[in-house]
Amino acid sequence: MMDKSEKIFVAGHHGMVGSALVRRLKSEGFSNLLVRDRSKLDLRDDSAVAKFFAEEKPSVVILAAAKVGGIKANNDFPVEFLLENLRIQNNVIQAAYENGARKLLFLGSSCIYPKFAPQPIPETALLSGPLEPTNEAYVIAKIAGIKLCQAYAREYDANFISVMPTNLYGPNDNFDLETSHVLAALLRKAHEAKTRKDRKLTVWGSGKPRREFLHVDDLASACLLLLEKYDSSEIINVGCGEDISIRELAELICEVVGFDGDLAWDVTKPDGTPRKLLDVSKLRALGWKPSIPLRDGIARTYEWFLANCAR
Ligand code: GFB
Repeated sequence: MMDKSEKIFVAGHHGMVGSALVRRLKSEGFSNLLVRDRSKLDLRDDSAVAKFFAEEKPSVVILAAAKVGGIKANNDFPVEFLLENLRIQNNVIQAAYENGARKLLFLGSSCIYPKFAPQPIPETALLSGPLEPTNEAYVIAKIAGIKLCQAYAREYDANFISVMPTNLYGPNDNFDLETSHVLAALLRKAHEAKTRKDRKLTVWGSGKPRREFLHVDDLASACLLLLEKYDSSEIINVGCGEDISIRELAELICEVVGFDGDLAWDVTKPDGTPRKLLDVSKLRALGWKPSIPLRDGIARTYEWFLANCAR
């Protein structure tokens, strides 16, 4: 069990995942949270990270800092996705071990699995086939992070766990149309189309790929449970167990936002992996289930967008 006064470092606390973890930890009464703004600590800088850990010596480390983005950003900037993620995770994982952290939680992604993995995807599908080319650089970095945690566990008995969330959405998501993920992008597009009284909204790709979407507050609750109860270096999936097509998602978002024009499809944009539904039986067996249905989660995220991002 985690002590409520244990020092917990959340790396990436301004991001969608890190901020959800901080909210959740605070609401559960954890009182000794450690965070650092990017302007004070650049996680890509190995000596700065080593110095920070030597001074602070956090007991628990949550590694939610990463360079992330949607299908287009991943495809356009493979160098940055590979290098920055390798640097951040190598620095934090090594410093956590060397400064005595008793537990570390590394966040991976469902895209680590092969492009044509069996559906729903079990954890055992890792490294069983070729990857999806649009996000290979990001995925190689994430797999390296998993393997580094497993190496520390095997060689030095470290309690470093790796959690693979499905596609996430929620407050503090990135709503930039070029670099965001699909759900945030479509929320913004539908809102702007409604505001401008457009008759048409353009969605990337064919609409046929299927994705599973989990509200980030549900991910945070799963992570808390895993911090308390899961002590294996074997990776573990976190998802809701259901997926929908991009077409269905676009229709649902238009309904929630109140845009009643038509959908148009830009097939010059990539579809990516055809399907990415996680097998979540391992997590369910620990007694966890999600609590935010997709429609409610989208409505809540739209409210957040209106309050924080809409002009
Ligand atoms: O969310 P998304 O960018 O990421 O795209 P992935 C999911 C699907 O939505 C793709 C389609 O088939 C896109 O073509 N899509 C339709 C759109 N309209 C849009 C739009 O306006 N914006 C975006 N972004 N997509 C990412 C990986 O893959 O998933 C990352 O590249 C990461 O590495 C992340 O793992 C979770 O699910 O395809």
